[in-house]
Amino acid sequence: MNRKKPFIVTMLAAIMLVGLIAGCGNNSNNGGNKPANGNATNKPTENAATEAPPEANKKLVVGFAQIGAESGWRDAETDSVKATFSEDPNFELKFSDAQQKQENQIKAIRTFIAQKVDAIGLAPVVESGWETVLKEAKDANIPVFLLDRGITKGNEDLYVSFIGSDFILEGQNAAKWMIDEFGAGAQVNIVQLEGTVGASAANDRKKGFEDAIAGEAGYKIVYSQTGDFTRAKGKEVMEAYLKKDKNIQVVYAHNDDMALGAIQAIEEAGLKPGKDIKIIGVDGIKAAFEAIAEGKMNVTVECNPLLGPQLKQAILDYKAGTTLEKWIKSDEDVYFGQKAIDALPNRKY
Ligand code: GYE
Repeated sequence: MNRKKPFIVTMLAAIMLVGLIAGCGNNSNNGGNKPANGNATNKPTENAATEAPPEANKKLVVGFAQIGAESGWRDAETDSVKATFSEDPNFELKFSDAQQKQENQIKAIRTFIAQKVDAIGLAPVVESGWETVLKEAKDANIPVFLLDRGITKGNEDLYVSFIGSDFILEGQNAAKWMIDEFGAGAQVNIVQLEGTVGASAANDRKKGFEDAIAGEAGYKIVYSQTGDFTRAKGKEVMEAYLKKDKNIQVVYAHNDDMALGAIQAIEEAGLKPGKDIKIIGVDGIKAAFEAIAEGKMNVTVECNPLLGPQLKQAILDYKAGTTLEKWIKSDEDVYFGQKAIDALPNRKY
């Protein structure tokens, strides 16, 4: 073993020397061109056309496996990721839209691995079923960052960090608003519109809410059904339920889009959303703030979709060798009443 060392050291030294000579050559070419042109600094475009930008070789390629475009929140997240990486010349983004299908996300990840990207961002549509493909990324030494939704516990070694919200807390905050509004001991029938079956955002928003009302005997979830995080399905589920039973005091929707769909169904059934039936949403999209200002919705529990900058920072930190937090948590608020109306002009998405 030891006898091989001098040979390796010699080889390394030789490689470094070749690299150094090549590097010196480039530098002297660049340096030589500028004074020769005499006006290099005045004509940046000419230089750009003839010389490759120095960053060209160093671009970090990021593959992002997005879920789809099911909600206003999702669109805002997509815009944030695309804008963050397109504005930075040191990055190149490969974007994939899985149209809500896990199998498409798995295919996208395999393509990113084959393309030898520098990092993978994944917004997992559901929590389970990622072990095999994430192990493949790990074996290929490609770091994976989970964005906005999580995966089944026990798989923490398969990703660097989860960047996103505390969905259990969001569910608790939704319940807290409701209990403050109606008071302890009130009789309240609730319809829960759940998000995509198996999604961490749906599982945890349900858990946080249900745990928080467990001690309140008068608060009853009379119906709980998935609306797949879309406005159309939120409306459909609500419409069907209202045909059977109108004795509901609250709709708790796991996102604003489903809440907005439910509002339409309630209006079409001749009831007043926001008054006859109180409406709770999650996300904090602009359309929810508008509905609150119109008095048709009551509260939105904020969930931050602008995660592009945090993803970029996490990748840079990882590449720099910094140890990252396992959960990079978003800071969020709850908006209702005048606070929502005041915040409306500044909502960007
Ligand atoms: O609340 C919902 C979306 O994963 C946090 O997904 C996200 C959720 C968001 O479609 O609107």
